[in-house]
Amino acid sequence: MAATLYVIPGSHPSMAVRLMLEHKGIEYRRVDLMPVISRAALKALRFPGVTVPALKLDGRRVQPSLQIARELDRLHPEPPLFPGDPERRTAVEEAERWEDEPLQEMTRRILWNAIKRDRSAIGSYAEGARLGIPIGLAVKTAAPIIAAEVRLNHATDEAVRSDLAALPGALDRIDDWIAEGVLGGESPTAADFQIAASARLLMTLDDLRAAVAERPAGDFAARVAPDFPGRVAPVFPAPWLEPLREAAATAG
Ligand SMILES: N[C@@H](CCC(=O)N[C@@H](CS)C(=O)NCC(=O)O)C(=O)O
Repeated sequence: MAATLYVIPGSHPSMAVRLMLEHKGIEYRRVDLMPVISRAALKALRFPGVTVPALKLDGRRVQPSLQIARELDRLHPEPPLFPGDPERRTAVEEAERWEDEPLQEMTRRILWNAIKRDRSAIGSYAEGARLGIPIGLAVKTAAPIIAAEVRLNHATDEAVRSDLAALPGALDRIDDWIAEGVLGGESPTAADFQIAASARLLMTLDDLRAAVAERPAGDFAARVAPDFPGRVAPVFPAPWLEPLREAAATAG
């Protein structure tokens, strides 16, 4: 099976698919793309969409990550990414869909807003990536890319403040799924990889690490997605983080 995976460094669904490929033991070539520029590159490569992860598998082009998981299971069934039991599969698919919409999107908005506040952090996400230019140069020329990502992802201050207020509820939901056995089972599912990648990316922000790490969701993310490069120093105004502190105080 000839597989090429196109990713953006720091992209959580890209990390989820990397973990799926590794879990299945499928060898692949990884191509790192610069954010924003990735869109033109994927068009030139004749992918139907403009987002990563984008997988070329035996000449076929597969996107988005939900579709990639299903295609991987079809072509390489063992170990499966979805449970065989229909009821369990429905629960895993519900968790996967929830990640794809609110969690994946809020994580992306939070990250780009944080990087806008500390542009020097962007290089840390490119650790181990081959972008075709030196990382130092990529960082120096990143300002227009960061501005474009903030705009494309609607990562406004208002949206991110409300994402941070919603985060304790999102983490409660992950903890509940872990307690119910929907997530964190013996054989990781597509939902495990997707949700762990999102939670693990949130843990690269100094402002959020403790709020995630101190919960079952944090242990789960660190176990399923152990290596996620990147770090942003504290950047958010204290009042924005108050809901996370309140949630930790209530739990503790
Ligand atoms: N939900 C889709 C979309 C993925 C998505 O939006 N990926 C982002 C990176 S995390 C992207 O490619 N953005 C384009 C850009 O940054 O220019 C999936 O899981 O495949």
